Amino acid sequence: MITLHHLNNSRSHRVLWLLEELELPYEMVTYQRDTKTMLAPPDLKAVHPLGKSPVITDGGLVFAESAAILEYLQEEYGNGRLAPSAGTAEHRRLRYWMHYAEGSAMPPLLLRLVFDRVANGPMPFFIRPVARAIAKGANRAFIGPQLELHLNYMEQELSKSEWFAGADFSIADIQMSFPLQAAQARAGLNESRPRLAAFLQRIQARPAYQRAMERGGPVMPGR
Ligand SMILES: N[C@@H](CCC(=O)N[C@@H](CS)C(=O)NCC(=O)O)C(=O)O
Repeated sequence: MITLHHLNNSRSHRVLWLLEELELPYEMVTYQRDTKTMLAPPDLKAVHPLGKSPVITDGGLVFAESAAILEYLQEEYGNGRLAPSAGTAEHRRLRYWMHYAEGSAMPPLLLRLVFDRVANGPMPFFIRPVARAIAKGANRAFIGPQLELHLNYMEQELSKSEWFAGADFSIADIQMSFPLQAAQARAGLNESRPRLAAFLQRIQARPAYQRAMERGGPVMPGR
């Protein structure tokens, strides 16, 4: 039996969504973030040393990293669904997006989150102007331009095909959902990028996505 160790409001939604897409039997253990630090509770470290989510166990196997989990589940239980055949151009694109989501799209989004907290977190009043100036400088010099670059790139890529890996919905779209939702929440992604906005609407309309939301709670990557 597959067990998903699910953290509320997190990347774990990706795995829950895939389990629902493939209609696999699974168990879910839910963990709640600390409301102040947003960190996972320490008991998640009993499952995997990093104590982050998602993590799954399947028999004696333990898997972390959302992309690795999605690929494992698809290869093991997908029966050819939700990924193009290995060796095709579509499969090479799928592999690219599986890596790009966490390796390239997430870092500037995480920096935006961290610097927003630097500017707005609790601190003595006389420090606040300095903290705000540092955050503004980082946003102007690096984070803002990088976010623009990546959002324009992703928008352009979706002019080539309806889904990230090609004509068909795949695990690459599940993997890409999180940075795009984070960009919507904290980087101003909106209707001015119509292909990305339509992508977000299309995924949210999928019955499996909705079942995952009902079971695991909402994803608000702005926090
Ligand atoms: N690159 C990893 C990131 C895992 C990760 O950072 N997960 C976050 C939730 S979105 C987490 O567990 N945060 C709580 C913590 O770090 O304590 C993946 O894609 O699975």
